[in-house]
Amino acid sequence: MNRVLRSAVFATLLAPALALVAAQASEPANVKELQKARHDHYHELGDSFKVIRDQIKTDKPDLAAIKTAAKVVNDASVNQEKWFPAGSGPEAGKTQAKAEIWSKPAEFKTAMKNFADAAPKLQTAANSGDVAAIKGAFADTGKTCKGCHETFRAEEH
Ligand code: ASC
Repeated sequence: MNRVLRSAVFATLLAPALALVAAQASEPANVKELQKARHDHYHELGDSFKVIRDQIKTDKPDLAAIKTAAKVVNDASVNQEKWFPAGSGPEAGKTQAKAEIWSKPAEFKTAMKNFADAAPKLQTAANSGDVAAIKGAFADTGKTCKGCHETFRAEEH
Protein backbone atom coordinates (compact mmCIF):
# COMPACT_ATOMS: atom_id res chain seq x y z
CA MET A 1 0.00 0.00 0.00
CA ASN A 2 1.29 3.43 -0.82
CA ARG A 3 1.35 6.19 1.73
CA VAL A 4 -1.72 8.04 0.46
CA LEU A 5 -3.76 4.88 0.45
CA ARG A 6 -2.49 3.95 3.89
CA SER A 7 -3.55 7.24 5.40
CA ALA A 8 -6.90 7.01 3.64
CA VAL A 9 -7.44 3.59 5.16
CA PHE A 10 -6.46 4.92 8.57
CA ALA A 11 -8.82 7.88 8.29
CA THR A 12 -11.80 5.91 7.09
CA LEU A 13 -11.47 2.66 8.97
CA LEU A 14 -8.94 2.62 11.74
CA ALA A 15 -9.41 6.05 13.27
CA PRO A 16 -13.16 5.63 13.89
CA ALA A 17 -12.53 2.16 15.25
CA LEU A 18 -9.92 3.49 17.67
CA ALA A 19 -12.22 6.31 18.74
CA LEU A 20 -14.92 3.77 19.43
CA VAL A 21 -12.61 1.66 21.55
CA ALA A 22 -11.59 4.77 23.50
CA ALA A 23 -15.23 5.76 24.03
CA GLN A 24 -16.16 2.29 25.24
CA ALA A 25 -13.24 2.22 27.62
CA SER A 26 -15.19 4.46 29.96
CA GLU A 27 -14.01 2.35 32.87
CA PRO A 28 -12.78 4.60 35.66
CA ALA A 29 -9.13 5.43 35.21
CA ASN A 30 -8.07 4.88 38.78
CA VAL A 31 -9.27 3.26 41.95
CA LYS A 32 -10.62 6.45 43.55
CA GLU A 33 -12.70 7.16 40.47
CA LEU A 34 -13.84 3.58 40.54
CA GLN A 35 -14.93 3.91 44.17
CA LYS A 36 -16.80 7.11 43.37
CA ALA A 37 -18.49 5.54 40.34
CA ARG A 38 -19.51 2.59 42.50
CA HIS A 39 -20.91 4.90 45.15
CA ASP A 40 -22.84 6.83 42.49
CA HIS A 41 -24.21 3.61 41.03
CA TYR A 42 -25.59 2.55 44.40
CA HIS A 43 -27.10 6.00 44.95
CA GLU A 44 -28.83 5.75 41.63
CA LEU A 45 -30.04 2.30 42.60
CA GLY A 46 -31.23 3.59 45.99
CA ASP A 47 -33.06 6.50 44.35
CA SER A 48 -34.85 4.16 41.96
CA PHE A 49 -35.69 1.77 44.74
CA LYS A 50 -37.19 4.69 46.64
CA VAL A 51 -39.32 5.68 43.65
CA ILE A 52 -40.92 2.25 43.78
CA ARG A 53 -41.26 2.27 47.56
CA ASP A 54 -42.95 5.69 47.50
CA GLN A 55 -45.22 4.85 44.58
CA ILE A 56 -46.58 1.59 45.96
CA LYS A 57 -47.64 3.44 49.10
CA THR A 58 -49.94 5.69 47.09
CA ASP A 59 -53.55 5.01 46.06
CA LYS A 60 -52.67 5.27 42.40
CA PRO A 61 -49.07 4.25 41.81
CA ASP A 62 -47.35 5.78 38.79
CA LEU A 63 -46.76 2.60 36.85
CA ALA A 64 -44.58 4.26 34.23
CA ALA A 65 -42.26 5.61 36.95
CA ILE A 66 -42.16 2.19 38.60
CA LYS A 67 -41.32 0.54 35.31
CA THR A 68 -38.45 2.93 34.64
CA ALA A 69 -37.14 2.54 38.17
CA ALA A 70 -37.39 -1.25 38.09
CA LYS A 71 -35.20 -1.30 35.01
CA VAL A 72 -32.52 0.72 36.79
CA VAL A 73 -32.71 -1.69 39.72
CA ASN A 74 -32.47 -4.72 37.48
CA ASP A 75 -29.60 -3.28 35.46
CA ALA A 76 -27.71 -2.61 38.70
CA SER A 77 -28.29 -6.19 39.83
CA VAL A 78 -26.61 -7.39 36.65
CA ASN A 79 -23.82 -4.83 36.53
CA GLN A 80 -22.78 -4.72 40.16
CA GLU A 81 -20.53 -7.74 39.86
CA LYS A 82 -18.15 -5.51 37.89
CA TRP A 83 -18.01 -2.85 40.58
CA PHE A 84 -15.74 -4.59 43.08
CA PRO A 85 -12.38 -5.32 41.48
CA ALA A 86 -9.62 -6.45 43.83
CA GLY A 87 -7.87 -3.51 45.42
CA SER A 88 -10.94 -1.24 45.54
CA GLY A 89 -11.72 -1.88 49.19
CA PRO A 90 -10.98 0.16 52.31
CA GLU A 91 -7.24 -0.13 51.67
CA ALA A 92 -7.70 2.15 48.65
CA GLY A 93 -9.54 4.96 50.39
CA LYS A 94 -12.82 5.91 51.96
CA THR A 95 -15.53 3.46 50.97
CA GLN A 96 -18.48 1.71 52.53
CA ALA A 97 -17.39 -1.50 50.84
CA LYS A 98 -16.10 -3.74 53.62
CA ALA A 99 -13.00 -5.90 53.38
CA GLU A 100 -15.31 -8.94 53.77
CA ILE A 101 -16.30 -8.50 50.11
CA TRP A 102 -12.86 -9.74 49.17
CA SER A 103 -12.18 -12.00 52.16
CA LYS A 104 -15.49 -13.90 51.76
CA PRO A 105 -15.90 -13.98 47.99
CA ALA A 106 -18.29 -16.94 47.88
CA GLU A 107 -20.65 -15.34 50.38
CA PHE A 108 -20.48 -12.04 48.53
CA LYS A 109 -21.22 -13.76 45.26
CA THR A 110 -24.27 -15.41 46.83
CA ALA A 111 -25.48 -12.08 48.20
CA MET A 112 -25.14 -10.54 44.75
CA LYS A 113 -26.89 -13.48 43.14
CA ASN A 114 -29.80 -13.18 45.57
CA PHE A 115 -30.30 -9.63 44.34
CA ALA A 116 -29.78 -10.58 40.69
CA ASP A 117 -32.40 -13.34 41.09
CA ALA A 118 -34.97 -11.06 42.73
CA ALA A 119 -34.60 -7.94 40.58
CA PRO A 120 -35.80 -9.45 37.28
CA LYS A 121 -38.99 -10.57 39.05
CA LEU A 122 -39.50 -7.01 40.19
CA GLN A 123 -38.99 -5.79 36.66
CA THR A 124 -41.42 -8.37 35.29
CA ALA A 125 -44.01 -7.35 37.85
CA ALA A 126 -43.42 -3.68 37.05
CA ASN A 127 -43.84 -4.34 33.35
CA SER A 128 -47.10 -6.20 34.03
CA GLY A 129 -48.50 -3.27 36.00
CA ASP A 130 -49.92 -5.61 38.64
CA VAL A 131 -49.54 -3.57 41.82
CA ALA A 132 -49.94 -6.53 44.19
CA ALA A 133 -47.23 -8.39 42.30
CA ILE A 134 -45.00 -5.29 42.37
CA LYS A 135 -45.42 -5.01 46.13
CA GLY A 136 -44.47 -8.64 46.64
CA ALA A 137 -41.47 -8.50 44.36
CA PHE A 138 -40.38 -5.21 45.90
CA ALA A 139 -40.40 -6.73 49.38
CA ASP A 140 -38.45 -9.75 48.18
CA THR A 141 -35.87 -7.56 46.45
CA GLY A 142 -35.52 -5.30 49.48
CA LYS A 143 -34.60 -8.32 51.59
CA THR A 144 -31.70 -9.04 49.26
CA CYS A 145 -30.44 -5.44 49.58
CA LYS A 146 -30.53 -5.79 53.33
CA GLY A 147 -28.96 -9.25 53.22
CA CYS A 148 -25.88 -7.86 51.55
CA HIS A 149 -25.65 -4.64 53.54
CA GLU A 150 -25.57 -6.47 56.85
CA THR A 151 -22.30 -8.19 56.12
CA PHE A 152 -20.66 -6.29 53.31
CA ARG A 153 -21.51 -2.60 53.67
CA ALA A 154 -20.33 -0.21 56.34
CA GLU A 155 -22.55 2.67 57.39
CA GLU A 156 -22.13 6.00 55.63
CA HIS A 157 -20.36 8.43 57.92
C1 ASC B 1 -34.06 0.65 50.34
C2 ASC B 1 -32.67 0.80 50.41
C3 ASC B 1 -32.17 -0.36 50.84
C4 ASC B 1 -33.26 -1.34 50.98
C5 ASC B 1 -33.31 -2.05 52.27
C6 ASC B 1 -34.48 -2.98 52.29
O1 ASC B 1 -34.84 1.48 49.97
O2 ASC B 1 -31.96 1.85 50.13
O3 ASC B 1 -30.94 -0.63 51.05
O4 ASC B 1 -34.43 -0.60 50.73
O5 ASC B 1 -33.40 -1.15 53.31
O6 ASC B 1 -34.46 -3.78 53.40
